[in-house]
Amino acid sequence: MSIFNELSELVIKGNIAGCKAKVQEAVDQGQDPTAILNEGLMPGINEIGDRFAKGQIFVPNVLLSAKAMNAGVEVIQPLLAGKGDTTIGTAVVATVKGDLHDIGKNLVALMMKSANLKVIDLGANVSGEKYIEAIKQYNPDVIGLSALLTTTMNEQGHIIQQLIDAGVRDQVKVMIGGAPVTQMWADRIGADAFTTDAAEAARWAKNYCTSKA
Ligand code: B1M
Repeated sequence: MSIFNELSELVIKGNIAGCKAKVQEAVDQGQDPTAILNEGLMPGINEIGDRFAKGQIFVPNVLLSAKAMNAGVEVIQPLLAGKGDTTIGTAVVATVKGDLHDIGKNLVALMMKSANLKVIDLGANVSGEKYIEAIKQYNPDVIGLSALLTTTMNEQGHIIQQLIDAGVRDQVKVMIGGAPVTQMWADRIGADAFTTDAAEAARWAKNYCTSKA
């Protein structure tokens, strides 16, 4: 079994300490941190999602697997994050109100940092009011709205409307993402960008900030 398969299995089993140790082992072997994420940790959590959807496992199992994944991500985080010597722009990121899923959002934050953006992470379950406060406080170039539930996707549209009502919509580019989100949805709610993964989100934000400069 390859080390990536072993990592997927440890995420599936929700083995937090094991996952952390195995990621460290992979790093020590010289494995590429992006491959550790994409070929080891991600397939594990995706398999958990499939099993949950089929009713084969329940929320506590999913939670343990999420913790195992997070423990693994923590190990590679310093390797993926940028050196922070130059800042090309500022991003405010969060998962929208009603939604507690934060692994994808954390990856978006991490990849944006590695693209030399200053990132303000507001956390999960974040309301439009909090975004508006953050826009006024940090004057970001972009804001990122993550949503993992078909129900909370609506909150992305609601928040954009709140930004319009508060008169701050034109100050920022609004980026949206999350597993159920599509380009069609982005067009419908008037978001500026939809990206499918964290690396693409970071690329979009970087290109925008660089073109603005
Ligand atoms: Co939840 N959950 N969950 N869950 N969970 C899903 C999303 C689900 C698809 C599982 C399933 O049924 N197959 C399903 C949603 C169904 C739907 O709405 N269509 C679901 C459900 C139903 C629920 C609950 C309602 C379950 C319940 O209580 N009965 C509940 C809701 C709680 C709430 O939020 N209010 C719930 C709870 C949980 C846990 C707390 C147990 C846990 C989250 C822990 C945590 O995040 N700290 C959890 C987990 C782990 C999952 C799955 C298994 C994995 C999500 C994940 O982290 N994936 C998920 C199934 C799945 O997605 N396969 C599932 C890895 C992560 C890296 O991917 O977040 O998609 P993702 O991010 C990607 C891209 O989407 C993108 O970049 C990342 C990749 O680089 N991206 C962006 C994300 N945000 C972006 C923002 C951007 C750009 C790109 O720009 C701003």
